[in-house]
Amino acid sequence: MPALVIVGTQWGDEGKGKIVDVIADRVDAVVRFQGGNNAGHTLVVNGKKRIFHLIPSGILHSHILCMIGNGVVVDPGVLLEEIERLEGEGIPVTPDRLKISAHAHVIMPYHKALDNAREMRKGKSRIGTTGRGIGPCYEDKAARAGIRIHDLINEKVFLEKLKNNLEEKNFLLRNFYGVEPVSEEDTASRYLEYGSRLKPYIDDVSLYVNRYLAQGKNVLFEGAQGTFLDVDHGTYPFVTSSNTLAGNVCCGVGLGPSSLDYIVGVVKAYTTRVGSGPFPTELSGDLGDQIRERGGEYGSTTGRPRRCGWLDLVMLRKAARLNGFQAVVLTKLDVLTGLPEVKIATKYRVDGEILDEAPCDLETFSRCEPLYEVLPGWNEDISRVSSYQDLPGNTRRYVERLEELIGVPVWMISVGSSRHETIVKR
Ligand code: 2SA
Ligand code: GDP
Ligand code: MG
Repeated sequence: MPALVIVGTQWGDEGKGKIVDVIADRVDAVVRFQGGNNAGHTLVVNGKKRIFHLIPSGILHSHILCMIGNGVVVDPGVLLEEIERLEGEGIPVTPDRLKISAHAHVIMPYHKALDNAREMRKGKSRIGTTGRGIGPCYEDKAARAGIRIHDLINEKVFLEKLKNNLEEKNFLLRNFYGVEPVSEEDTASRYLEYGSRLKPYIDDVSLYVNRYLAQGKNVLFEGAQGTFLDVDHGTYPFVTSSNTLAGNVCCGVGLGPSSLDYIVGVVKAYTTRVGSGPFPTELSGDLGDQIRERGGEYGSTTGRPRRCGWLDLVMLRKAARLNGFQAVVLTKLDVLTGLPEVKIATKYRVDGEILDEAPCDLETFSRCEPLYEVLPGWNEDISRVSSYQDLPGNTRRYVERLEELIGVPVWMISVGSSRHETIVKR
């Protein structure tokens, strides 16, 4: 499997970071292709927890080349902090271990200011963004007004682009949103300094990825957020501003579609969502709270409590179709231990009709009532189980029913946050 893609199947936080780390010893490169530091990918290795926002989750393995593709939006201050923190822990992040695409867009201070000002103004109808400036940065990319990483090392070009952008953004910030404008002088000096520090890392990522694949090396593409946060196919407008689907690997890195070999979706054994937007299987009472506490369901970037609910097979079937999964990895199965019964939504009911597929219209979707299949739970501690056959019968029944309903085989099962708490099913 030279080109392997790992993406989230739900609304993010499925445990992608852990799974990338588990597979990392078999790959030569790990590449991010979309999103930015809105992502929080958690790795627990030798009892130490680390959260990565921009650096690909393969960095702890010394043989791996990590790359940030052109489809990513980069906050250079956050990236430099992440590099420094790792180096401080004795993990080298030298330019031969990390490459940043020259064409990745830069998150500027006015992107963050606009993101937060808009959310404030929207009040109750806010998206619930991470406030990291992701949306406004992708907007500028589409508007052809963006500043790209290589602009940071070309002072003349950078200063001109900054000036042009600030004319418009500061007008908006000051006159429309009534908030503090962004200082041109301060931003110019800070970002040119970032540029000089990042210069050794800036390269042509597409060239490296294509060369690696031509040499028969294994490259893992690490998705951020999840399928239903995709700007086209997710629960728009309650989505992020990038395409999170496997298909976007090609554009987000610079690779032809025929190069992708194996597409894997990470499925959390229940569903979570952070931020606003419809969530048919959401549990609002004690059970939702219980799952949140047991699963440690708090945002890895913002610390916000995540909304929790049952597994939704209507959405997972759609995720399989949108991404073309060849396998799925099931995570956090241990969190369901001790529940007398576990539920899986298999259909929706809305306006007196039974639906097998989610309606296209968000307003109708937000009124869908899930119809559940109920399976018996299990009480046995499964976090120490290392072989599939040793899982309790009811746990296997849950896994196999999920496989049947989604129509895709389960490759691995995660029963804890550490590397070794992983069962290979096939
Ligand atoms: P944004 O900031 O513009 O991308 O926000 C738009 C929506 O996308 C959601 N989003 C996420 N959902 C789950 N996890 C994410 N990463 C962090 C984590 C989130 C956190 O790992 O926990 O810490 O809060 C992530 N990033 C973006 C976001 O909640 C909005 O619904
Ligand atoms: P990502 O964004 O998809 O990488 O997921 P996050 O890191 O935001 O959230 C997943 C959380 O669940 C992290 O705290 C992980 O350490 C943790 N985790 C991952 N897999 C498992 C698992 O199988 N069981 C338990 N209990 N925790 C897990
Ligand atoms: Mg996360």
